[in-house]
Amino acid sequence: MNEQLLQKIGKLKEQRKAVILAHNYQPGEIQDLADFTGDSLGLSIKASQTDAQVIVFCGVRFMAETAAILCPGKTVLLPDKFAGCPLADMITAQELRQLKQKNPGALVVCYVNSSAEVKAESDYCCTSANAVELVNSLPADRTIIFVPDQHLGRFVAERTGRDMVLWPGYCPTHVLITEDDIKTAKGRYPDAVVMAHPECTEPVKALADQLLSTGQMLKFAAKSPAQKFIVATEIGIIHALKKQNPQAEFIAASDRAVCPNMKKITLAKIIGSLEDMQYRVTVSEEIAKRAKKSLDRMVEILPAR
Ligand code: CIZ
Repeated sequence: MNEQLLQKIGKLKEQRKAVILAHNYQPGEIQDLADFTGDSLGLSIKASQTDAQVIVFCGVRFMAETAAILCPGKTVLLPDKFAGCPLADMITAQELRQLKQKNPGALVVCYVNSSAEVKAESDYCCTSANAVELVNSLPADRTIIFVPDQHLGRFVAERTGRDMVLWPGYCPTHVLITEDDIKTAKGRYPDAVVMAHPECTEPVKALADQLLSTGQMLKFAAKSPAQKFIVATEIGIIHALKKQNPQAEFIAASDRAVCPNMKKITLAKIIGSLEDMQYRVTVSEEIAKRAKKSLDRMVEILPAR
């Protein structure tokens, strides 16, 4: 059955001159059929370097918006129109404008998990992998407004010692991982290395050996001599970790850490998306231009390595 669906996807992909991107949190079978897997920004950058006319983004809406901003001229499709990101939706552009008015002179840094409108209102965009470095590079006398994730924001404030105004957003999936989950997993696997995502809560992060983005987890596990890892982030990453390191053991810190939006994408929906060219994700020219500035400023400060 899957074989037939995969063949159909292959044919449609050729017909449409499409590239399929899968985020690290996607179901394993979607990661396996994708042309590229990775984090949201890396995927959009890779897609921009291809001559594909169509991008099927297997992820959530803000990721498809980022692809639309970075790949003008290409059609960006999200296979499920309801695949949103509650964290990105926790702040609107209007709320950010009000926050800026309350904090005149502050620089705004937005996490890539944000809407195109919020990126357009921000001075800099960052990822969980480069947020600390980016904030460290900003003038020391400026207050930093950080949106929308309070847990990533607190991690950055702690590592940089900077004065930061944090928006109280959070990822509903990452906060499901508890301190007890980590203690239980450590009790069962005392020699395992604990890798946690900065979107986790502070008590969880305090018990981790490494605080890493999904891309950094993949790099770290590939180089580490350790053979067991407790993974505190959305469980989709475990598929990629196991695939790259078949000899090692990866244990989900919590089986509850499943993002329902990421799991909305299916093989059948990818077929529907390519057949009917839906659901198109577009960003107005004006918003895209301003949002791209905040992404470009990040790249200028932190050239891709
Ligand atoms: O930026 C991304 O793609 C997300 C959501 C997380 C990460 O750490 O890669």
